[in-house]
Amino acid sequence: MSSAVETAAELPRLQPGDYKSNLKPVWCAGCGDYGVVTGLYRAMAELQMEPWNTVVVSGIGCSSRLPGYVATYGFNSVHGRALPLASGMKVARPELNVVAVGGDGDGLAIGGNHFMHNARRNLDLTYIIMDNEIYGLTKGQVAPTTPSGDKTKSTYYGNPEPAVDPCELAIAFGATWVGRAFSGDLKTMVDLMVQALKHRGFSFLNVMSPCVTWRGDDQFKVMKAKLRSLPEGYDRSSRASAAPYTRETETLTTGVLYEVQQPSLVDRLTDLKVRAQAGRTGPVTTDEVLRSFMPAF
Ligand SMILES: Cc1ncc(C[n+]2csc(CCOP(=O)(O)OP(=O)(O)O)c2C)c(N)n1
Ligand code: SF4
Ligand SMILES: [Mg+2]
Repeated sequence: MSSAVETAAELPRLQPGDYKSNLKPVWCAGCGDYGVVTGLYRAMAELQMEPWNTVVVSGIGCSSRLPGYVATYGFNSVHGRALPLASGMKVARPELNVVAVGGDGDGLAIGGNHFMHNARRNLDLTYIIMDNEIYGLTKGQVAPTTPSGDKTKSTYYGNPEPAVDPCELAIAFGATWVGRAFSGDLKTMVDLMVQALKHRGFSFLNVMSPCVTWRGDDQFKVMKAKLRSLPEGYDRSSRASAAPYTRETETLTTGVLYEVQQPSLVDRLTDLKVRAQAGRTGPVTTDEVLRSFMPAF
């Protein structure tokens, strides 16, 4: 969450229901994404995030409908492009709370490059993937997180590809806060959302969120049975600590896998601006930069 976030001091305390929009979700009955949006209402209420200073931005997919269900500003954009929009918003308006959301296909297939570059830039925003291990909206095709060997609508004889672990990628790409949650464990997920939203820098939360329609009725039960917590004394400041808790097949470990503090891109840009203006050894404003290409004028 932006350090510039202000709480709605003069208003009555906002309740989770105040973050709910008038739109009724069109997700299938039993979809894990209901848990995610409910968790987000609670996390936002816990932090008293000002709806008028908050934007939730997504790409395209079932999960990407989420901004419509939250009573903040929102943008259901283009497939795979939640993060470019989110980063543009944050650079232009650093005082806003920017939350990007979407699916595993959206964020890791078509949007995979944006994931990488946003993580390494450490922009102060939160990115939540609703990972159902499938392309839900387009009717059940294989996704980057579909376990190897699984039969889907587009892999009739089983997925021939190895799956990616989004948390492992986020850590490798340079995200400064990385967590994993399960939408069926609301309490832990809300706690992780609060931490992610408060983190100054790029926070990434991968929420395992079952798709009852294309991954079968039992995806929820299977995930729940695999749930584990990180051990006591887990060192979240070390990338190496996270390794045993990535690419899990028999377990699903939730918690904060990685957290470090580093300057955000906005911090670095602000610093750069101050140094450029103080030193003035070259062009500083856009006009000056453009003119520098035409020294004759
Ligand atoms: C440029 C572009 N390519 C492909 C699509 C089709 N498409 C829409 S959603 C989607 C995948 C959705 O899967 P995911 O992001 O995992 O979201 P889910 O529906 O599972 O929540 C695809 C391939 C599109 N809308 N735009
Ligand atoms: S198709 Fe799957 S992801 Fe989409 S709304 Fe239905 S259960 Fe949720
Ligand atoms: Mg998906």
